Amino acid sequence: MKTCYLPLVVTSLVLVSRPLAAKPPVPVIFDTDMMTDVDDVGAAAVLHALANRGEARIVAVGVCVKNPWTPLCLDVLNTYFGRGDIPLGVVRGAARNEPSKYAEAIAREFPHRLKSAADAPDVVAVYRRMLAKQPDASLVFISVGQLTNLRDLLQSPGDAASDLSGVELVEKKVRAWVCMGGAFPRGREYNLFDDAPAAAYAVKHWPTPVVFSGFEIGNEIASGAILRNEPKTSPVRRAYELYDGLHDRQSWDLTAVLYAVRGLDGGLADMWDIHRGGTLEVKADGSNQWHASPAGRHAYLVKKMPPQKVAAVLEALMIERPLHK
Ligand SMILES: [Ca+2]
Repeated sequence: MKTCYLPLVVTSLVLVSRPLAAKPPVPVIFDTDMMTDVDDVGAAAVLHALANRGEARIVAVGVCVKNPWTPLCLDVLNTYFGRGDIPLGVVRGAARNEPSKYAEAIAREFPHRLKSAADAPDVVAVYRRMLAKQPDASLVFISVGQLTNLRDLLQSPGDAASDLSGVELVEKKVRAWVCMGGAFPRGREYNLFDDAPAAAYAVKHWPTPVVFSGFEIGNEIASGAILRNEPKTSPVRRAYELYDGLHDRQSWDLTAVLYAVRGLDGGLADMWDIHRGGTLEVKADGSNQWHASPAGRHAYLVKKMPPQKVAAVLEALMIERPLHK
C-alpha cells in the first residue's frame, strides 16, 4: 500500500505535512559505489524517503569509484527526488572501476544536472566544505561502498573550508559513522577487501563511534521486487529492472541507511541488537576480525527481527515517491 505524505487533515483539523517527524532530521553524508550492485540505488531511495519524512537531511553525497556513469546515476536519483542541489563529489585519486548493469542507462534515460563525472568536484573538498558548516558532533556518515573516500578525507590537510586536518574535522563534526562493511565476528567482505588499504586505514583511524552493518545482516533481507508495481518513470524501478529484471536483491546497503537515520538513538531496538565494546581489525587482504575491548569505539548490528519484517520496512521506503510529483 502506498503511503501518502501530502498534507492531510487530522481530527483536530490541524494541517500537518510530516506526521512521523518528532525530532530534527539527522544530517547525513552518503558515500556510495553505485556500480556493481543495485542495492546502492535502493539505499539512496530509502535515504530520500527518510528525507521526505523529515527524518534525514542529506548534506552531501559522494562517489568512491571511477565508473564515469556512477555520479550521473546518483545525480539522477537526487534530481528525481527533488534534491538535485545536494552537493555531489567524486573520488579524484586512484579508485576501483568496474562495469555497471544500470548506471549508464539510468544516466541516459533520466534527467540530471551533472553533465559528466569530470565536472563533479573532488569529493574530499565537498565533504570538508559541508562538514565545516555542521554543528559539532552532529553529522552521521554513511558508507555503502569501498572506504577510499573516507581514507582520503581523514588524510586531507587544512584548506579554505577549515584549518583542521581531516581527522580533526571528522572528530569535531561527526557524531558517528555507519558502515555497510565487514562480516562479524570475522570474515571477508567486498567493501573492505576491494580497497583493502583504504579500509584498513579508515577503520583504524576514524575518530568517532562506528557501527557496522555486516554482510550477514543485509544478506538475509530480500527487497526490490515490489518495485514492479511502480511507474516506469521511477529510476529506482528501472535500475532494479536493468540489474536483474525486478527480482528481489539482498539489502546490505539499505540497512546501513536505515540504521544511520533511525537507529543511533535506539529507535530500532526491536529490529537489531547491537554488539558494542570492541575494535574491528582490517587485515592486509581485506579480511576482518573483531576484537573485544571495553574502550573500543566500534559496534556491529546483530540480527533480531525476522528478515521478512525488516524487508517490509525497507520496501515501504523504497517505493516512496518524490514529494513534488
Ligand atoms: Ca554498495
